[in-house]
Amino acid sequence: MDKVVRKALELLEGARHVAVLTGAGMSAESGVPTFRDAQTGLWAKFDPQQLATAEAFAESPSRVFGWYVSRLQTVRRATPHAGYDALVRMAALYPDGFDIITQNVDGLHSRAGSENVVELHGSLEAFRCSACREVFSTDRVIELGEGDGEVSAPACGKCGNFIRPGVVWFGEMLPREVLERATQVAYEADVVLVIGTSSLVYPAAGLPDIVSARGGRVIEINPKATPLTPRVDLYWEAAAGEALPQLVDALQRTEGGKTEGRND
Ligand code: BV8
Ligand code: ZN
Repeated sequence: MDKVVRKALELLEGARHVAVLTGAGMSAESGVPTFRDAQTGLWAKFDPQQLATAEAFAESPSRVFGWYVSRLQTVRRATPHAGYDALVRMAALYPDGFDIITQNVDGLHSRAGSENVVELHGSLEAFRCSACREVFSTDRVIELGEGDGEVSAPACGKCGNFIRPGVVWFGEMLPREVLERATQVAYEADVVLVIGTSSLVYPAAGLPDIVSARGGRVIEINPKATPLTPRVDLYWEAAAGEALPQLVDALQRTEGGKTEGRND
C-alpha cells in the first residue's frame, strides 16, 4: 500500500467525525474549470474575482449575468467523477458524522448522492431577485442564453429589480446559518479532508485551522501546494479523482480504519 495512503489511514484511525472541505479543484476532473484557472472565450479577459462581486453586477449586469448562465450551462453538462462517488462511499463508513462543506456552487456533491452538504457560497441552481429575493426558475435562466456572451439580467416579476445568481459574492456575508453549521462541523471533526482548494478565500479557508487548533487532523489533497500545506498533518500531492478512490478502497479493506500490514 502507498505510503501516503497508509499515513492517511493512520490519521483517520479511530476518527468518529470526519469533515470534508472542497473547492473548485474537486470539480476540475468533471470538466468544470476551477475558479482561478484561465477562463475561456469571452470570459478569458475577465478575472473571476472581479466578476463575482455586487459592484461588477451593478456596473454591467448583462456581463455578470451572462457569465453565470455560461457557468450554469457548463455545470448542467458535468457529471460527478469517481472522487465524488468515493466520498459517497466514505460517508457510509462514518455513521456518527460525515459532513461535506463545499465552496463550490456547482451542486455536484448532491448530484453524486452525498447528504449533509453545506454550500458555503450558495448555488448556481438558485437564482433570485436582487432586492426582494423572489425565487426565479433556473430552467428559465437556461433558456435566456447559450452561455457564450452577455445576457440581459431579467427583471423580477414582483418588484422589477434585476434577478441575480443565488451565490455569495466577494464582499458579501455568508448566510449566518450556513457559516454556523460549517463552524460547528469544524468544532466536532476529528479529521478534515481539504480537497481542491487554493485556501485563499475566507472564512472558508479558516475552517481547517479550527480543526487543528482542537487537536483534529488535517489531510490536504491537491496537486499543488497551498498556503495551508505547511500546517497540515498530511499533504497528498494528487488529483481528487485519483486520491479519493484509493483512500476509500483502502478504508473499506480495513475494518474500523486499523491499518493492515503495518510493520511497526
Ligand atoms: C466575507 C461564489 C465578510 C461566487 C465565492 C477585502 C474586501 C472584502 C472582503 C475581503 C477583503 N479581504 C478579504 C476579504 C474576504 C474575502 C476573501 O477571502 N478574499 C480573498 C480572496 C482574500 N471573502 C469574502 O468576501 C467572503 N465574505 O468575508 O464577508 C466581509 C464582508 C465585507 C468586507 C470584509 C469581510 C465571501 C467569499 C465568497 C466569495 N464567493 N464563490 C462564484 O462562485 O461565482 S468564492 C470563489 O473562490 C469560489 O467559490 C471558489 O470556490 C472559491 C475559492 O476558490 P477555490 O475553490 O479554492 O478554487 P481555486 O480555483 O482558487 O483553486 C482550485 C484549487 O484546486 C487549486 O489549489 C488547484 O491546485 C486545485 N486543483 C486543480 N485541479 C485539481 C485540484 N485539486 C484536486 N484535484 C484536481 N483535479
Ligand atoms: Zn423582486
